[in-house]
Amino acid sequence: MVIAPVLMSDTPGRGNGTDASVLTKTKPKTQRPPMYKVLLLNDDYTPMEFVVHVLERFFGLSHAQSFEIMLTVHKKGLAVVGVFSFEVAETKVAQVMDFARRHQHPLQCTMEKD
Ligand code: TYC
Repeated sequence: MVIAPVLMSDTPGRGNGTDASVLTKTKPKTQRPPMYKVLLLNDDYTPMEFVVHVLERFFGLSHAQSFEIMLTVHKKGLAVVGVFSFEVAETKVAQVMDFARRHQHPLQCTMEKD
């Protein structure tokens, strides 16, 4: 006499190997912090050399990069100087505004969400 093995994983009424359960995929959410553009605005009075100095001093840019960005602001009215976290952007804006005010230049620096 032959005894057939009972497969415990077989669901009665379904074909072998089927699974009626719904697989819910939970997508791992990688959280990126919101970033902020720091913008430099043109004006008619701030000396070009002062703006170049500001870019070198507070944004760690080379003289050539700083001169290029200064010229872009001068010609187009504004330029993005860099993109930073909220706190870093806020600090850079405050540093530039304070430095310009102390030197009595009307240079404006602002930030906006990227
Ligand atoms: N327009 C200024 C000038 O002719 C130079 C300047 C450039 C000022 C960039 C501000 O963000 C600025 N002296």
